[in-house]
Amino acid sequence: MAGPQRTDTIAAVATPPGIGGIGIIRISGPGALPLMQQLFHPHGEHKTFQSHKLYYGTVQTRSGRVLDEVLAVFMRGPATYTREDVVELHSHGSWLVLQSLLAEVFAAGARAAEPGEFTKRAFLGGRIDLTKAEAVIDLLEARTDGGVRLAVQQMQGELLGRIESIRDAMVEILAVIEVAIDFPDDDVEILDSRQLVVQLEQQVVGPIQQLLSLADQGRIIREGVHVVIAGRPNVGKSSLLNGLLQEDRALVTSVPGTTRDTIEEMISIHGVPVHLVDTAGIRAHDDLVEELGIERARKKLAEADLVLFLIDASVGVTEQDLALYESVKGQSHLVVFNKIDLVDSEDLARLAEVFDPLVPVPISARKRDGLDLLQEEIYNKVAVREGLQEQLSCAPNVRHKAILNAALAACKRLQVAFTEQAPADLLAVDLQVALESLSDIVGLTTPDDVLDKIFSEFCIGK
Ligand SMILES: Nc1nc2c(ncn2[C@@H]2O[C@H](COP(=O)(O)OP(=O)(O)OP(=O)(O)O)[C@@H](O)[C@H]2O)c(=O)[nH]1
Ligand SMILES: [Mg+2]
Repeated sequence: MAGPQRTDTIAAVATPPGIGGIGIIRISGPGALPLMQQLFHPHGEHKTFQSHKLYYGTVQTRSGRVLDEVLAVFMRGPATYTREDVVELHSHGSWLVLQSLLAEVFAAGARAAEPGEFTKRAFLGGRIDLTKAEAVIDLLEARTDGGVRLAVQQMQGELLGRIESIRDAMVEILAVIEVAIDFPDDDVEILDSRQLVVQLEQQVVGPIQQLLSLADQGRIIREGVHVVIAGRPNVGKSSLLNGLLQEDRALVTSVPGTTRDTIEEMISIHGVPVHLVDTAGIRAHDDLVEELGIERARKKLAEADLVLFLIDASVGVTEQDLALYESVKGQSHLVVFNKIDLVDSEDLARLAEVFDPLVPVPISARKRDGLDLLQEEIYNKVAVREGLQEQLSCAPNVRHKAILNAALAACKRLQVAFTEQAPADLLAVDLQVALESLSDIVGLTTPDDVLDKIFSEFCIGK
């Protein structure tokens, strides 16, 4: 998509705050080269700067004070990230130095870049589509190897390619329908609707459904799952958190009601990021702080992808346990028997009958016994439900998912219309709706406010 002509020049620090070997200031726009000529004093006799070549020198203030020794590069558009002329100044990685350099760049006429503005220019300049731009954010934010892999594949056009082939199929079907609209009285049966229904199913509906099925897996690989440890006070929730983390993160005491706030930490089970949440023990109480903690616990519980419902096996299954279980059992959950070091196996088997046919997972959080098995059970629960595949090549995000759902709904209407032999112009309407939604995914018709929202999620300098 060709954007409006941009005339201003933007600049920002592109490296993260803090101390580093190198810090980079990135400048993009028609003023980039004049700015470099004004601020950068090359070592030696360089009068002009070749594109994509590093030069050594200094940046100086107008009064001639040297701010830092730098490497500077001018890159002529469109062979750049933004497709505009770009200059980068590589200075020492001191935040103060970078700020003073940036102040000079601004004084010379550039303005501060907004978050994601460089990438937005790459998109508006037509170098990347919206799915690739989004992949850049995903890559910057990825916290797992799987997340990085997905982001790189999307950046290379995996999702774009799939969307485009679905769109191509739609355009083909639309063309046939439009011929039927233009020649309604033609003797030849132009609209072979059975053939079109098959084509729609195989080349449009099927691939959309497949993409949708990948979306949930992608969310888990990118963001991980929320696993909440819940149960009465003192059953050993915090001990379990510590056991799984292999460190003494949460306070553990024999006093019921020790944990007041929720505590969240991340572990990885077979590469799946798991946000473990320890909660306040839920019980009747008359303490305000505890009350607030329990409220939080209930909220976390409601949001959980999986609940570990913990029971103190040395005490047995109490009325309180059962009451609490009522509010958990509708969700994806595992019943976990803790403190099995205090119970003999016959008693344990008897206790387990309460939950038949469910099989509780026996552990001792304090002795760190049974935790490997518990992790396997957690993984199975999450992976099986989400059909997690090791080699996921592409995964639509929440925005794509909403659009795909809308497109799918339009296609379903179209399928019904076909079987009811609706007039061709009606068929065309649904197909056009579906086609336009898909164009939103790649950014062909995406409204400005949606674009703004997407790019505002970037950090400044990207
Ligand atoms: N014998 C034995 N004791 C345990 C085990 N797990 C926890 N405990 C003990 O049970 C008591 C309570 O443990 P916590 O981990 O604080 O229990 P909690 O569920 O977080 O309690 P609240 O935060 O008060 O809701 C402590 O004294 C722990 O040492 C276990 O596997 N075996
Ligand atoms: Mg606790």
